[in-house]
Amino acid sequence: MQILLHNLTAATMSLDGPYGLIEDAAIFIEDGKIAWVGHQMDAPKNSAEPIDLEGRTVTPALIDCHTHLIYGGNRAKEFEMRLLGASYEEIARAGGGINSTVSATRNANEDELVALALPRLDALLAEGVSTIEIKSGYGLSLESELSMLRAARRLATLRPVRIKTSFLAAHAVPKEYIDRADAYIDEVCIPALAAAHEEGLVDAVDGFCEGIAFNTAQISRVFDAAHNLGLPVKLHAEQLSHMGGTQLASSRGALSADHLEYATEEDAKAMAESGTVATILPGAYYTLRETKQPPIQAFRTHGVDMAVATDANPGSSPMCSLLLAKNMACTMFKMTPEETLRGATINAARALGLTDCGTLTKGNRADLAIWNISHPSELAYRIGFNPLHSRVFNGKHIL
Ligand code: DI6
Ligand code: FE
Repeated sequence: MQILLHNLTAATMSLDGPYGLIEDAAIFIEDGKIAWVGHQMDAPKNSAEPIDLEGRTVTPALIDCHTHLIYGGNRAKEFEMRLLGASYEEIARAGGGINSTVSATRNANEDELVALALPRLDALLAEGVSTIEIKSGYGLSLESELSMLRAARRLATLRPVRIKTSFLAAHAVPKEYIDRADAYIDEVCIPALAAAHEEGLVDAVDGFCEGIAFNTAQISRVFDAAHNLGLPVKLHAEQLSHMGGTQLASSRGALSADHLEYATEEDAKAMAESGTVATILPGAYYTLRETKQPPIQAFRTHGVDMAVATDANPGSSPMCSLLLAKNMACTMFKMTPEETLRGATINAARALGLTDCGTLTKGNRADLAIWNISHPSELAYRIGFNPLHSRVFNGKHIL
C-alpha cells in the first residue's frame, strides 16, 4: 500500500525553523508508515498513485493527550450552580462534582459507555485528531474502573483512532469510602490497578493530587504500585491549589504533570530535570473561571516541553475541541500558535510516552491531518471553525 501526497506545505514539527516547515513538499507513505518527506522535486520515483493536495497544509495528526471521554450523565446543573456562586470545590465536598458522574457512570453498562462516548470521539476526529488518551476515574470500584477502560479500548475497534488508556482510580474518594481515603487506596485503587493491568488495559497510571482528592503520600503509594507493575505515571497536579504533586511526579520520572495553574518556578525546574511534560488544559481554566495562570514563561525558561489537551470531561472541561484548546492557550496564556501545535503533536506524543508519532518523520506512523489552510498558525487563530480536509490514519486516506 503506497500513497504519494504532493503539492502541499508540510509542517513536520521535527526540522529546524518554525513548525519544521517545508513548502512545495511531498510525502511518500508505504505500509502505514512515512517513507519519505521533503521537497517535491526530490521525491523518490515510485509507482504510487499521486494525490494532488492543491497547496493544502499537512501536519502530523493531532494528539489529545488528556481526556476523560468515557462517562455517564452530564453536569449542566452544576454549571448553573457555579454561575450562581457555588465553587467547584464546594459542590465536590457536598457530594456533587466527580462523585455525581461516578453514580451516572456506574449505572451505565459498557455498551452504554461506548455509545455515549462515540459522539464526543467523533467531534475530536473531525478536527484531525488520531491519537487520544482516555482516563478511567469515574468508576472508583474495581468492576466499574475496568468497565470504563474496556469501553475506552473498544472505541479503537469502532473508529480509525489510536487509544491510550490511563488508570485514574485515584481521582476522587467514592462516597462509600468518605473520610477513609487511605483505605480506598489500599482496598480498591491498588487492587483494581493490578486487575486492570492483568487484563492489559493500562498504558499509564494517573492521579488527582488535590485537597478534594488525594495528598502526595496517598498518590505516592499508587505510584509505587505502578512502578512495581512497570507502568509509567502522570499526575493532575497543582490545579486548584499547590499540593506538591509536581515535585512528586517529577521525582518519579512522570511522563507529564497536568493542569499546573498553581505550579511554581521550582516546580518547572524539577520538571525540566526529569523531562516531565507540562500538559496545559485551558478548557478547565476557562470553565472554572480560574484566574491563576500556569507559569508558561517558567516552563519556557527552563526548557519544559508543553502539551495542550482538551481535558474533555463532564465537570471542569466539557469541551471536545482540540483546536479550541489551542486557541484558548494562545489567547489566555499567550502561548504561541507554534507552541500549541507542538503541544498537540510532538509534545503530546511525549506526554504519552510515544515515539512513533507527532512529527512528519521517516519511519513514523503515517497519521496525518490535511487542512484547508495555507499556514499552520491558522490552526490556533479561528474560533468555532474547522478547516480539516481529510486525515491519513495508519497509512490510509480517510475522506
Ligand atoms: N481535574 C479535572 O479537571 C478533571 N479531573 C481532575 O482531576 C475534572 C473531573 C470532573 O470534574 O469531573
Ligand atoms: Fe483531567
